[in-house]
Amino acid sequence: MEEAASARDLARRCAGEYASADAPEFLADVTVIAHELPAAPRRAINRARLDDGEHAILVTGNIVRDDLLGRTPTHWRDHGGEEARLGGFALMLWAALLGDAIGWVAQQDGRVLTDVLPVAGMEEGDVSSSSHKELGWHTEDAFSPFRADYVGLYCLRNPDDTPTTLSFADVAALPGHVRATLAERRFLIRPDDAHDPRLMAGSRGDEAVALLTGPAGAVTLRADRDFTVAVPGDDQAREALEALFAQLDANLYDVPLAQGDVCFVDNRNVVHGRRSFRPRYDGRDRWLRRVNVAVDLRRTRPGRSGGDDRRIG
Ligand SMILES: O=C(O)CCC(=O)C(=O)O
Ligand SMILES: [Fe+2]
Repeated sequence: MEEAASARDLARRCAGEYASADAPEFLADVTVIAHELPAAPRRAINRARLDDGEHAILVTGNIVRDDLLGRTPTHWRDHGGEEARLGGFALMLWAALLGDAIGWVAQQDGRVLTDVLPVAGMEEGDVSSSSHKELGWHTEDAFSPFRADYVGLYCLRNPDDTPTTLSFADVAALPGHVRATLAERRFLIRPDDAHDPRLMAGSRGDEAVALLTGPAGAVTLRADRDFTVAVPGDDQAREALEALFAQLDANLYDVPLAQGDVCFVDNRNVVHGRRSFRPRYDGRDRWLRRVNVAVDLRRTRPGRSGGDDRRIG
């Protein structure tokens, strides 16, 4: 399609001009360059951005040249070759229509552009490099006040159509006292295992937080199935948590990303995860490139060492 070719040309131009898709110079300029993306998808993304209730924004049909992509790396430390690099630029361009990219000092060596691929030895973990074990639903970096507003996933390949999962709370269907309890600071969210505890300076999840915030009709959800508990001894909070988790379990649905799909998960409205799968470690495994996006970069400033450092420490 013409629009996909035009987006790829723009990504290629950026790849020629900038050292990498998460170089500070590119992250500073990409907001302006992204205006050169085709108008129709830009308009659609903008409409979705203004919808308080949307779950995710899907940009399908991006061009990935499988014949040029090379092997899926065996570890996220290996970024892959030029075709994957182009995908990184394309992801950053689409992401710039929603906000500014951020990363984590304690995650994937502090890279802002990260990779989601199965790593041998991590099959049963609670991190994105797991495989045999289903990745339980979560708000990305739920423990942190500086978590992203969107998580962008660019699917480079997904040979078995392994689904990403999404789920949502039906707040109106919760009993009033449960809703009220969930809106109070009566819950603890620990950092997930993707964060290296030796590198974490900021929030460690020891302050009680609310799981539902904001006005009726535009409620922000914050939860992680494997890392959230009620404050010990608070039985009412524990029961409210169980009611919310039952809803999120029941509402979970599949979104299998295809090669060339870019999905921006709204990290305020939905939780996400991934079904289990069997990696082959044959160079053809599932591979997504990922970026966290903040709608208001300034909001995350207390978590960053300086105005031009995109990494939360
Ligand atoms: O692999 C996926 O589809 C999603 C993984 C995930 O939760 C993430 O990358 O944040
Ligand atoms: Fe995630």
